[in-house]
Amino acid sequence: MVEVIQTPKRGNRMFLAWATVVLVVAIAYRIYLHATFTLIFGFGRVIQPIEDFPWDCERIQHPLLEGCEDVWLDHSSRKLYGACTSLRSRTGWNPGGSLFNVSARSRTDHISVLNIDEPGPDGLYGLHQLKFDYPGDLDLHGFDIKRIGDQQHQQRFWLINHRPPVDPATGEPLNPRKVGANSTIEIFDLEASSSTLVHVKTIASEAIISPNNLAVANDGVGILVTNDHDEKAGMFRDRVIFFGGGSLTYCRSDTGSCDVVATENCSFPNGVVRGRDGRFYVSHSASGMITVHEESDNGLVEVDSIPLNVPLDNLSVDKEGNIIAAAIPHSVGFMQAADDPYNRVAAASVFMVRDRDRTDGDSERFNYETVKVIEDRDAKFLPTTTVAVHDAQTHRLFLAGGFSPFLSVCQRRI
Ligand SMILES: *[C@@H]1O[C@H](CO)[C@@H](O)[C@H](O)[C@H]1NC(C)=O
Ligand SMILES: *[C@@H]1O[C@H](CO)[C@@H](O)[C@H](O)[C@H]1NC(C)=O
Ligand SMILES: *[C@@H]1O[C@H](CO)[C@@H](O)[C@H](O)[C@H]1NC(C)=O
Ligand SMILES: CC(=O)N[C@H]1CO[C@H](CO)[C@@H](O)[C@@H]1O
Repeated sequence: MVEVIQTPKRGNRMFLAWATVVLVVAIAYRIYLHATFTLIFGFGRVIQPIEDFPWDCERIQHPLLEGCEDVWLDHSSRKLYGACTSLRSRTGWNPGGSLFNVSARSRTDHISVLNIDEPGPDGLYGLHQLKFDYPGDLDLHGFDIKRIGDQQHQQRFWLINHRPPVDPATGEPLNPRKVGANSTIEIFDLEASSSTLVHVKTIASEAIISPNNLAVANDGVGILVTNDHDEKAGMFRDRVIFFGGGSLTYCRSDTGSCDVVATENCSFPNGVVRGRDGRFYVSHSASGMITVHEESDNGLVEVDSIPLNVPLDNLSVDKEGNIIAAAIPHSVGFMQAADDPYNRVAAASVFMVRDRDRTDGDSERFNYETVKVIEDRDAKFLPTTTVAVHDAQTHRLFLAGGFSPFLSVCQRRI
């Protein structure tokens, strides 16, 4: 008897518990996740074929151009610099993607250089790599370059380095899946006549949590760093992709001190550049936003935001001051290409953000407009693009990808 009465009661309770769970999940989905899912999976997004755009593109393939996560165009010396690695390394040791296989590191990370106005008979633009005067290996990611010195003959490089963690007391390797990478900023100088980067200093700090990219302030001292995650390691660190998070850290090259300066509105902050207006532009992969920050007496303040409504990658600035943003229009394809980079290429798109003519003086925000520059739905010519730079002088685009075995060069048709 007792059993017979209790069973339906337990059944009711189970049903109620499940109904509550379903309801909570549904509400959470409506409130928090619907917009995120729409953004990330691109429901309803129209991806255009490359034939819709006025560019002629070609791919340049070479082992030195594999896995170039970040590239930087020196408009005056007409050189393109890339922070590249081997794809085996990128798909094994990549703390920003929560990949922590230390033994997959190729220890071949390097800076590649192309002379963009001299394609040469082989079409490789005089491709070569810089040497490093540095004890040990580098595990590169984002970087920035600035001319320094009275004659501006010297170039200073700020490179993110994802070192495998070691016990500071004993030097024994630690498990990166538990403690994460020991990410630092390495400063190097390059003389105009030299092809060797000379190490200047290392910046290590607790506030450099999960650095992805960095940009140096106009003073050549301040550095703004994007942390794409809130923790270095741990089972739940990738929740930022759906729930937002991450932060911005400000470091000083002279003292080596670093502080977290922003967490609000952060949603997997990825690329960061210093605009020609001296402001910092930060792309947030999980919200499809670019936020604009200005240094003030109160520290770094967010002064504007630009919605692009597509998962964003890295940023660059062209000579005219336009911001160039690489985007991921098809994230499932992107993940497949990242898994199998030699055989798959994902759709790519590039946007340009420029100043809007400020007519309505009372609006402090929304001072920018965006245009889609190129898109390659069928992955015919572009790489699985994570960064694009625009050479305004010759109307060319250079596109590279952290998970791509090649680079693409596109020439605008006149
Ligand atoms: C780590 O990388 C090495 C070298 O590429 C590979 O042999 C090994 O299977 C990888 N381990 C895991 C857990 O993926
Ligand atoms: C990280 O690197 C810095 C700079 O070399 C070093 O002082 C520190 O001990 C390292 N920490 C870990 C956990 O590897
Ligand atoms: C976050 O974004 C909102 C909406 O754009 C803005 O009103 C707010 O000021 C931002 N927060 C900070 C700290 O700038
Ligand atoms: C240097 C840099 O910011 N690289 C990022 C570009 O975008 C890809 C895809 O989101 C990231 O994985 C890189 O870390």
